[in-house]
Amino acid sequence: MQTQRLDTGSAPTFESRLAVIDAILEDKAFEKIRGDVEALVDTERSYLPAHKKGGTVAYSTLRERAPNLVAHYHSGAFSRLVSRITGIAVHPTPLHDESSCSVLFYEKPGDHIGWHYDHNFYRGRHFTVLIPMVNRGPAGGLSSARLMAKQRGRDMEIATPPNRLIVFEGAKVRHRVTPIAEGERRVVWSMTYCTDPRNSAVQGIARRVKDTAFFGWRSLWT
Ligand SMILES: O=C(O)CCC(=O)C(=O)O
Ligand SMILES: [Fe+2]
Repeated sequence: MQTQRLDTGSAPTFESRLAVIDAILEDKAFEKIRGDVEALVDTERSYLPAHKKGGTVAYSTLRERAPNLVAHYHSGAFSRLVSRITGIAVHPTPLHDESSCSVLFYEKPGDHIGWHYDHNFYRGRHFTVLIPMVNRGPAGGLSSARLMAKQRGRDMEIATPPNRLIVFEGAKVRHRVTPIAEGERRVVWSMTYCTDPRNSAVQGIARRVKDTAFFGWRSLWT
């Protein structure tokens, strides 16, 4: 696995509970993952026409059809990097949590995610890690979909070009993605890490309800 960049360089500050690192994966590793994601999207389309409208490919599907993504998610290099950035030891979230490792795609004009916090169903802290795979406007630049985060009461825009790593504490940082426009496409690899993967029974039930909404009915997308 070519993830050398993950182990080198100094970590950015995580004071605002959000950090970015550009060109996180070696070009070859990035291209391989992007190829896997595109292949997956084609497969998903032929199986599920509804996915033409954008949506989420869940962890259980990635485990079957994109094992390379899941291997990166589980690699010590990824966990160490996120631990270094956040300043606390983190681990991948459990297999039964569909948001652990997923791919989100924004392809239909208007696809967006409204203001929200990422729920933390675990005992310790919980972090969201994004690596955009595709982000294209009609003229070749970035799409008009913007990741926005509330920082000290102000709306901050976080650019999401391909191969940028974005790590944030989603349960504490309110965020949203503004709508994508006609002819644009944005595909984001999303992962979660936590400090303590144990959860209480009540938290477990809440997580399952949320998975149904996010992965079954796409309620956050409307
Ligand atoms: O698509 C994005 O940039 C963010 C998606 C999101 O809110 C998440 O994965 O928690
Ligand atoms: Fe989120």
